[in-house]
Parts: sequence; C-alpha cells; structure tokens
Amino acid sequence: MKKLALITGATSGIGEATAKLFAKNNINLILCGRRKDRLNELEAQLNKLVSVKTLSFDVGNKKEVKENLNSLEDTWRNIDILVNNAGGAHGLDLFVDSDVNDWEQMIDYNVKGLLYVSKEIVPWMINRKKGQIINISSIAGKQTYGKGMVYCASKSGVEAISKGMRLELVPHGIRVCNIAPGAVETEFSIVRFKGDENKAKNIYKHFEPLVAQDIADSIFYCVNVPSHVQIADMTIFPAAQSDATTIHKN
Ligand code: 8X3
Repeated sequence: MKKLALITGATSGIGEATAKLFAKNNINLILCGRRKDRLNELEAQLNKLVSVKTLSFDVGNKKEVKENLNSLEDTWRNIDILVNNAGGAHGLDLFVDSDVNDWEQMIDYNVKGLLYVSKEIVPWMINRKKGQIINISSIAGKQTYGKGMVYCASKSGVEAISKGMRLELVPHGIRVCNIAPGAVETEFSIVRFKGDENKAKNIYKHFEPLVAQDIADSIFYCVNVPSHVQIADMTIFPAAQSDATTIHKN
C-alpha cells in the first residue's frame, strides 16, 4: 500500500523538492502552503504520479491550521509521514536593531506553527500506532550566532520539540527525526533579507552550498530506514562548512 505524507511549506525549497521526490517514489501527498497558485502547479505536476491533496493555509494561524487539517476526510487522515518544514528566517540584525515583527514571524511559524500542525496530526498517528515525524530544524538550533538570536532561539525550540516528541511518542510506535541543515541555497536568504536577491546570493558565493534536493534526499533516507531504526538527529553541511559560521571560501 502506498504511504501518505503531509508536507508543510511545500511550495518551494526543501518542501517542494521533498514533495517531488516522494511522488517519484509512490508516496501520496498532502501539500500545505500559503501560495495557492504554487500548490496548484505542483498538484498538476505530481498528480500524474500519485494522489495529491492541497491545503492552503498559514501555519502561524492556529484557527486556519485546525480548520484546514480537520477538513480532511478520514482516508486522508491516515498520514504515515509528517514533514514539518514550514518556517524561515526574517532579518539578520543585532538584537537592539531587530524588528519585533520579525521575531514574531519566526516564533509564530518556526515554533508555534510546527506545534499547531502536529497537535492535529499526532492524535491520528497515535490511533494508528505508527507514523514518522520529520522536523526541519537548522544548525542555528544547535549553535547560536551573532545577529541571529531570535532565529536561533526558534530553531533551538524545534530541537527541544523534537526531543520532547520522541520521549512522548516512541511508546506509540511513532519515530521522530530532527534534521538540521547548514547552508542550503533556497529562497531562505531572499526571505531573510526581505527580497534583496543580491544580498542573498552573496551568502552562497565562493563555495558550493547545499541545494534543496540534498535535504530532500536525506529526508527520504530517514523515512526509508527499516521499521526498527529511528534516525533521531541528522546535521547536514555543505562540504565547505564546519559549523554555523565557519565556511571555507575560495
Ligand atoms: C539555515 C542555516 O546558517 O542560516 O537555517 O542558520 S543558517
């Protein structure tokens, strides 16, 4: 029987690459994101391969999360794999210069959004006594760097949530995997720098960054290990990176 995965933040980057890879490998999909047009495009591409449902909502809005996930018919609630990927960084500034709206977005999406989505889906997994949860964290969740304090705090939150979920869900047959990427060239830095594409491009100059596909491949590896194996934590850097702020550039 085909597995079913729900992916948040499926409209771009790691979420989109994961959706495509899952579809190629016969995993049915519930794709969630804010941008309806992108969801529709992706659905049109992938429904040739697998069954696809799209839900357009904002993970930071608890009412929207509840309503959308509870609109799923019973068969779509048999979710085998939840990929909590939605989130991002807003701003790269000293705390004293940083914008309160940026903090709120990062905490609302990266922490509260992940919790809102999981709160609806985890009970369905508990009922089925199985499931896999992949939380997309960041090296920023393991190492705090200057000008990234609130982003790092939000991703430290993801790390704590992954550990807490594992403690509570392992007895229910649910495996929890935390994936912490380093520098991945996606829309991540464009969003962080509020649309400044040059500034974003500079981050990835003079070394070969990861691409979304690299993380999708890692996610796919984690969901395909035998059922007695649980990849608890995976940190993935480009070959040129050695910690959050150390990148060997040519
Ligand atoms: C993305 C990687 O290094 O900007 O989470 O924190 S980093």
